[in-house]
Amino acid sequence: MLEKIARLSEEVKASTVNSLEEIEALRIKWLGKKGEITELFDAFKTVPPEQKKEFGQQLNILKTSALDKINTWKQEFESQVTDTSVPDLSLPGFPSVQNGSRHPLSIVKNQIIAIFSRMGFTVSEGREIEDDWHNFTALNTPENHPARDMQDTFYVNLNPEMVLRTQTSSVQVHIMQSHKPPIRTISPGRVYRNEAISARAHCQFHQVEGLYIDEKVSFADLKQTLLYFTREMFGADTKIRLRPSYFPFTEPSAEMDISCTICKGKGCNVCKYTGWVEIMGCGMVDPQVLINCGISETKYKGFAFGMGIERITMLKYQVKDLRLFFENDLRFLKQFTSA
Ligand code: 2U9
Repeated sequence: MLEKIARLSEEVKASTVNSLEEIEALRIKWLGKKGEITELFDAFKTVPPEQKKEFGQQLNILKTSALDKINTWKQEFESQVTDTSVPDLSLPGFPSVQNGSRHPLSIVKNQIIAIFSRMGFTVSEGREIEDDWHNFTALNTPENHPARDMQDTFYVNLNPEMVLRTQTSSVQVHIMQSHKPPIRTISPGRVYRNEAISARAHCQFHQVEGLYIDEKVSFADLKQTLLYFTREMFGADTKIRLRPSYFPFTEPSAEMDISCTICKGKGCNVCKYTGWVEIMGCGMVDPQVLINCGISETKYKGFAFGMGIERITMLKYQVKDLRLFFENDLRFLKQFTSA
């Protein structure tokens, strides 16, 4: 019996565990109802009285060392489990989760929408793959018209009647076909041109085009609407000027310049020392376009305008290279914030 006590003492000393389950297994093996140490206590009853003192002492040492070992292991494991299962809420957040920000073109698009909304313009959006008639013919640019060269685009191989839209006015052609005037709407969106990519041009860009059709719409209304837009967008002291121009869908047509927001008209690189920068085209809707879209050209008149969102954003934020808008370089994008 002394031998068994010595063997079990060695076993208790040398044992190691890796889990709570292993601790419980050893507790049962040593101290359970039929455990080896428990059984030694049963056998102790049959030990002759003169040996009881020595056996009793050894047995109690063995039992205490087994209990100590089990309790120490339990404490160690339970404190580890507590550490991992209860998160420390006072620690800083996970550092790789960053807040995103709106793209500068979206920020400016939303500003343009907000300004025209205040003047009662609705927002209309449409398809990017458009039929030839809505993109070109309805807007006075029939097949073989030389003005098609100004807006060369991408055609769909399977159906040459379908094109990537070159201007969002195609959306407004749909609106004119399906709505009676008064019509007062702007169309923001992506458009496509067949151009080589450079610092000044891209095969895709973004536009906002505007259209106002009613019984007594005049060129003065156009001018005042664009002046309000300019002052809201670039500041109350910004001036505008209109220069005669040509577009197939407006007559008369004009290009609109604003006084240079960088040098306040004194002359700098941005305005090429003229004091003025071009920001959009505009004009009175050609009566033939009204006829093409089923609107009476005698009862109604309209004005229209179009601007590139990239150009407005470059002027507003002094962005020097168009390619920055499409490269998705976070060092550029995270400089812009908006609500
Ligand atoms: C309808 C009829 C006419 C929209 C207009 C412009 C002038 C214009 C360019 C500005 C820079 C396109 O992004 S850009 O390359 N646009 O100069 N756009 S008038 O005229 C319309 C619109 C709709 C039914």
